[in-house]
Amino acid sequence: MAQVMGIVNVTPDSFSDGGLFLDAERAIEHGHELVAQGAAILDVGGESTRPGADPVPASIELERTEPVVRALAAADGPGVPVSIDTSKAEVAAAALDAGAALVNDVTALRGDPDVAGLCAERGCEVVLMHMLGEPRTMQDNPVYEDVVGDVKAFLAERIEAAIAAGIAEERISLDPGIGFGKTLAHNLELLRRLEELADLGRPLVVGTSRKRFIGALTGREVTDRVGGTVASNVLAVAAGADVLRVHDVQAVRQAVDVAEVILGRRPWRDTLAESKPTTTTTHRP
Ligand code: HH2
Repeated sequence: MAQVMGIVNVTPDSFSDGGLFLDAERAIEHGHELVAQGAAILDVGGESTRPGADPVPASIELERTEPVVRALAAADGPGVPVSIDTSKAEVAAAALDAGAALVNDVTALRGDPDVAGLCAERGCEVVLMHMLGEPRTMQDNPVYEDVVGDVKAFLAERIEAAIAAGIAEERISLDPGIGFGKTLAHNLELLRRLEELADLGRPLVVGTSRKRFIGALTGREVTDRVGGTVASNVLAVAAGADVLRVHDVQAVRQAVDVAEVILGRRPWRDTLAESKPTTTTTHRP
């Protein structure tokens, strides 16, 4: 069964929810809501990686994320694993100390040389994501020979690098990095041929939520892209995605529940029949 990773952005400038949950209390409350909606993992981030975004100093990123991770990973928290969306060792270390179980690094351990060793030492889960270039410039004419082949080769190389740094292979998940140094055609090709990445033998994380390619296809503003987000996530699940990183947890969870039954990936349960009263009625033919 695919899992939904709910996004908790503690940033003033994230592309779809920037500023909404900058206050720690609101971010924590939002995390609880996402779990109630069906999130099985919460991904807490304190730096926007949207195209053109400026980097944030580690001290600020840490200040934003650490209290939120601590509250969401606490014994009286919503009870799901917490992920820290960062490329900085200092931020990742504070989050791991605060109870995070996973480091989601959009640079696939290339941004800060200390992240790999930290993850190896702590034995945490790691998401290695593909990105061409860096957020400030990644959308300036990205070029690939074959986007799926190139992303696959990159991820294979990053698995090797992670293992060489001491990270256990079974702790690694992979992500094609939808929107990170990719044109509309590149994003569509990756989603269409996602199955090819399953050959790498590790769980696949996919992040299409409200992204620009959905806006390009639909003409819809960022907060009005739920339909496109649902469609792309259902198709990603059909193609083998294991973790879906989304803002709209309830809609995606419901869509994926139905899609997985249709795909024969999970048993069918007649919820309506089960909710009917159990008292017997006389049957008159
Ligand atoms: N996308 C974003 C951030 N982190 N991590 C993974 N593994 N995969 C993704 O596709 C991914 C990611 C960008 O989305 P968002 O967090 O909503 O926006 P922003 O970076 O502006 O905060």
